[in-house]
Parts: sequence; C-alpha cells; structure tokens
Amino acid sequence: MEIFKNIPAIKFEGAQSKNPLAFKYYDAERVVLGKTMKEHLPFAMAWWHNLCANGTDMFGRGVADKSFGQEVGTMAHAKAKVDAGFEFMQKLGIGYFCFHDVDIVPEADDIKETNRRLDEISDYILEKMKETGIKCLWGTANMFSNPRFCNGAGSTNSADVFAFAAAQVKKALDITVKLGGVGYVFWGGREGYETLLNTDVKFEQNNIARLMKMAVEYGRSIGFTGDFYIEPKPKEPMKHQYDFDAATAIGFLRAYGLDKDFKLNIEANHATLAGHTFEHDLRISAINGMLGSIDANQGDMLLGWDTDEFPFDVYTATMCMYEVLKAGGLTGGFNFDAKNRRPSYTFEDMFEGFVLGMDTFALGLIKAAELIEDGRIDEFIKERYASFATSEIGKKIVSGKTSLVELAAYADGLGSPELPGSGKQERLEGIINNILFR
Ligand code: XLS
Ligand code: NI
Ligand code: NI
Repeated sequence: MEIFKNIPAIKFEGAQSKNPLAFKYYDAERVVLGKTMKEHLPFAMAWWHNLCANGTDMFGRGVADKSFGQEVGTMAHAKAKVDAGFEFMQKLGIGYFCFHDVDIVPEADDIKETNRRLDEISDYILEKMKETGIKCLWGTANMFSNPRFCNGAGSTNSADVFAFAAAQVKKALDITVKLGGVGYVFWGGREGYETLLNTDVKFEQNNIARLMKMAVEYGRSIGFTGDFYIEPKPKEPMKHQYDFDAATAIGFLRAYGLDKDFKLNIEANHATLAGHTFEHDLRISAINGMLGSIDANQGDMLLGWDTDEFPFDVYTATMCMYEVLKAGGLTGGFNFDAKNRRPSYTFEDMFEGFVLGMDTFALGLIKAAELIEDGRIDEFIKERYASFATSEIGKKIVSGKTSLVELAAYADGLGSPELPGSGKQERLEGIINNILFR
C-alpha cells in the first residue's frame, strides 16, 4: 500500500526546474571525476529522524504525524515504518539506511522481548532490502534515551547498567550483521560527565574502551568485516562528552589499541559544536587514515546545540566534498542525520528536506571537482611549503638529517630571516567564489 500517495518518484530536472519535488543538481548517473554521482555520494536515511521524530521538543508535543496509519508503539507501527521508509528511499533513489535498535521496534520492559521484536522486524526489513536492493549503512544501539542510561552506558557507575549496555550492543551487532551493514557506530550518547566532583574519568574511559573491545571481539566472531565508527561530539546531552572531536577520538582509539578496527563518523553539526569547521574534522580524520563515514547535516551558527538541519550551505558542502575527494572517497556514506524544522510537518516536507540535502551535496561535489581541476589551491599550497622541497636546509629538516646544533649554526648565518610569504587568504577565498558562481 502506497503511503506517500501524492508524491511521485523524485527525478532530476536540472537547475532551470522550479518543481520543488525534483532534483536540480543531483543527477545520479552524471559522471564527475570518473565516477557517477551515485557512486560518489552513497546517501543514507536516518531511521530516527525521518520515520520516528515528530517534532517533539522541550516546549511542545509532536506536530508531524508519523503513525503511518497504525497505533504508535506497536509492532504494526514498526512494520508501517519499514513500509514507509522503503517507499521513501525508493522514491528518492537513496541506497542506504542507518538505524538504532529502538528506532526499528518499540522497546519492551524485558530485553528478551525487545530482542524477539528485533528478530521479527529485521526479517521484514531483510525482505524489503531484497525486493529493492537498498542496503544498510550502519546500525547502532540507543544507549542514551532510557532512564537507566542517565549516567552513561560504557561510562556508567553501575555494573548492571554496563551489562545491559553490552547486551544491547551485542544484539545491535547481530542485527547489523544480519542486514549486511557496512559499519557499526558508537556515538557517545551520555558517555561523558556533568561534574568532576562525582566522576572517575580514568575509570569511565577504561570501561568505554572495554565495551568497545568486547564489541570488536564479538563482531569479528560473527563475521562482521566492516568498520566500527566513533562519532565524535563535544557536548549535549552531557556537559563534557569524552569523544569531543576527531583529534580526541583518534587519541582515545590509539591509547586503547582500537585504531585498527575503528574509523570515525564525522557529523557536521558536531564539528561546529566543537568550535571547528566540518572540513577541519574531516581533514584530521583523513590525514590519520580514519575518515570512515559522514553524518550529513548542518547546525545553526546562532544556536549552541545540535539542530540537525538538512544541509543547505553549499560552501561547506564544497569544502566537505573537497576533503572527501582528496581522501579518495569514504568507506561509509553520507547519512542524513537531519530532520525537518518543527513547523515543516508534512510528508512533502520530508521529501523536500532530502531533495535539499542531496542537491546541496551534489553541488558540493561538482564544485569540489572543479576546484581540484582548477588546481590553483593545490598549486598555492605546494608553493607555500616549497622551501622545504627546494632548499638544502629544508630538505635536511624533512628527511630528519639535521639537529638543533646544525640548525642553530645555520640560523647564525641568516641575520634576520625573510618573512615567510603571504598567506593570501583573500585571494584564495576569491577563487572559491569564482568557482562557485562562474
Ligand atoms: C546525536 C547523534 C546520533 C548518532 C547516532 O547527536 O548524531 O544521532 O548519529 O546515535
Ligand atoms: Ni549523528
Ligand atoms: Ni548529532
């Protein structure tokens, strides 16, 4: 039964089109730098925002109706969400989805019943996957909504709650593997703290690493060959989240020997909450060989929380795709961890959010490719560090064949060194505008 009745399959109509339910830039088969847009941009739908979130916020109830004709909180509703989700993804030409355990079934009081429901729904999802060719990008366990996780999951002070979290991770891994998921995500949820006065930080971090180690061991034992991901976030819900940003998460993974099995899932809005640009966290991940997947959304620079908006900023999308192209692509994909604004509550709005996000990233891809082909930025950066490639002393520094003593003797002969060359930021920003708007 069709759920989104008045909404046709979304087609590419080109930049001249005024049809809100058509792509202006995302043309799945268009080839950019030797690959189709579809290959460059493995888009995913986030089950939670798209099929569950109804606009409930701290000040008011839901506005959007996501019952899909069934009583919310029942297995019939869980199935209706599967139907709605697959129809939605098919109509948009989206190839992947991401889920938390409790997005796909209502959580029961007893975990044995929740797990039975997960088995049932995943059979149903699997059928739909076979029918449509749509795949699972990643799964995860929601270890932050239930009150038992008020002090964290891996970082909780309660051994029983830790065990419960472990049980959820085990089952979420089972389901992710059953659905052929490319990755498995740990977003820090409530892994963090409010005050040092009640917190043993070292103990909590050790325990998070223990949980992750067990997840790797178990995952590999049941045939999971994909990547585990940490999704960094600096704050919210906790005041201090342990996985603050890409650099912090990489340090953590290395300290605990988890860096071979884990990569990062970088979310735009989390990077900006950490006081970075999105492209900063992508670059830090990439240069450490840890750029795995992306949660594609955007925040609001005037608001200090995770507003999870559909990506609209083409500058940022361009800089993101520049990083992704330079890194040789992602092993994961682009998950729209994004939701409609509360007043955009219709089914049509759900589609228009994705049309906006997909078009924004398509534009970002096109413009990033042009930036690379243009070559001026690359050329400038190469030139900027040229003294290390051309001068004798520069070559010695880079090859590690010098010492403070030798460099000090060299500096003695320099007098006052020349200024290091203009950074030319304004010229380079002009190039970006030139490429974006020519
Ligand atoms: C919350 C996170 C979350 C993860 C999955 O801020 O973005 O949605 O992506 O647990
Ligand atoms: Ni996310
Ligand atoms: Ni987020």
